Amino acid sequence: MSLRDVDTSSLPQSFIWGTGTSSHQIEGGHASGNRGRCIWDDLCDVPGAIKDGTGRNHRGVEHVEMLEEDLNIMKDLSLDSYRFSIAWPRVQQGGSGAFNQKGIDFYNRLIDGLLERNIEPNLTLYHWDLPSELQKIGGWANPKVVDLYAEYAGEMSRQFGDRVKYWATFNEAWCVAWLGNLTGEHAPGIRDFPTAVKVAHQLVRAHARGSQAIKAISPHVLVGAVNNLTNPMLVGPSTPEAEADLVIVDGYKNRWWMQGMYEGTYPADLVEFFEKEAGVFCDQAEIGDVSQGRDWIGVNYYNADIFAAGGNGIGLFPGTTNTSGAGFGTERNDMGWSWTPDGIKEVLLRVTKEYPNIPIFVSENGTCYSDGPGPDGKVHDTKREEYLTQYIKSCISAYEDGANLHGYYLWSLLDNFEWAWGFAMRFGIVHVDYENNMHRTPKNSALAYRDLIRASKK
Ligand code: PNW
Repeated sequence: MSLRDVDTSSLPQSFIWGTGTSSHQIEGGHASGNRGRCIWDDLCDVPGAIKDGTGRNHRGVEHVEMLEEDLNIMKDLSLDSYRFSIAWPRVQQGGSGAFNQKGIDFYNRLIDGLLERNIEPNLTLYHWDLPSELQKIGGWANPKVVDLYAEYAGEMSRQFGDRVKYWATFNEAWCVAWLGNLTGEHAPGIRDFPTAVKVAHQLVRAHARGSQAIKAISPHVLVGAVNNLTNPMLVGPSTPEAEADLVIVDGYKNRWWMQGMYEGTYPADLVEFFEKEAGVFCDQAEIGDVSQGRDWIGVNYYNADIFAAGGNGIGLFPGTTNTSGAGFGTERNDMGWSWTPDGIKEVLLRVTKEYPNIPIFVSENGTCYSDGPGPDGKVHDTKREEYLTQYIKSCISAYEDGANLHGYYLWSLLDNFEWAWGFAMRFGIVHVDYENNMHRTPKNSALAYRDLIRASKK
């Protein structure tokens, strides 16, 4: 069965089909006006930090320059919605002080271009490109950065709140805290458990403050957060240690963010765990009012957190004992990620159960395979199509079983800068030829997705 043949008839006509991207992964070009440096520019300077050696001044895929073409591609694909992020240092260079009108105008062109084509904009305020100046004062571990973020959020609301209905405060705070500050794989490349815990606390506070700032100016918009939720999954024998670790991993990945951002409280076991293991006490009284940031829930899902008991004792996180990254099944994408389509259904049903009245969107799902154009000029990305077929079917099945699912955003519209992997990993449904003027070719998966969307409107 192919993606084209997936039966969408149980979904309502209002179901939103989209794609997503993020600023630093695609924008490049400083043409819209002197973007300031961000922490990913800095990480690109560190030898070995980016696996394919991508350097600081990489130009994404020239999305700023090629905006009109990209908008037309979205239109041709019949997308209902497009999820993008704002580069904070493009609209406010050092993350404080004056705003940059040229940068703001770029997003005006993007948003107006979407609306002209009947595509609903879905805006993320922070997808990892923190202005470098703010890292110099401690980055997200410093509460002052939260104050500045709230100012930035308020100004964006003033600029775009008249036209953008869907807002997300953060993309995957989990990655910001743990990959940025614990494993150091992501910018700012810090490896320090206490710092990571402080960041995890300030990000929850920033969600609260940011959503208040957005709503104070644009009370009619819908604000939520995008988190990469997973289903921790134990393969092999169960042991008491392994079961205990599962609870902690579920905490780091899911409960901290969902309970923090959507309820304004923290899971008591994690507060205790962080205090014991990292020596940092996170006071939930400091989170503040989250009631303005719970209009929708964004779920990014790629695969289960798979791990095995009795490993080498190096846990996924300090204080846990099991090996992570165990494989599951036989399919792996180019990054080595397993396919776990049933997991997306499990997560959607769990979130529905825990937050029954809040609409859910799959805000990212997709996979990377590096196929390029064949002799016929077409990109036969059959593995991606198969993957999407299984995952989208699982989402529909979740909906049929009661999940409060309102839409699905395929990651990603374009091949792009895949963070620590550089340009080596291709998640796009539109191929980008990095050697030939960033030429765009919709892959077969894009054409199949387009046909699925069109069929769903009949
Ligand atoms: C997400 N992990 O990142 C991001 O939101 C995207 O910008 C990115 O391109 C996409 O997924 C694919 O990687 C993640 O290690 C990065 O668990 C790493 C992880 C999860 C998500």
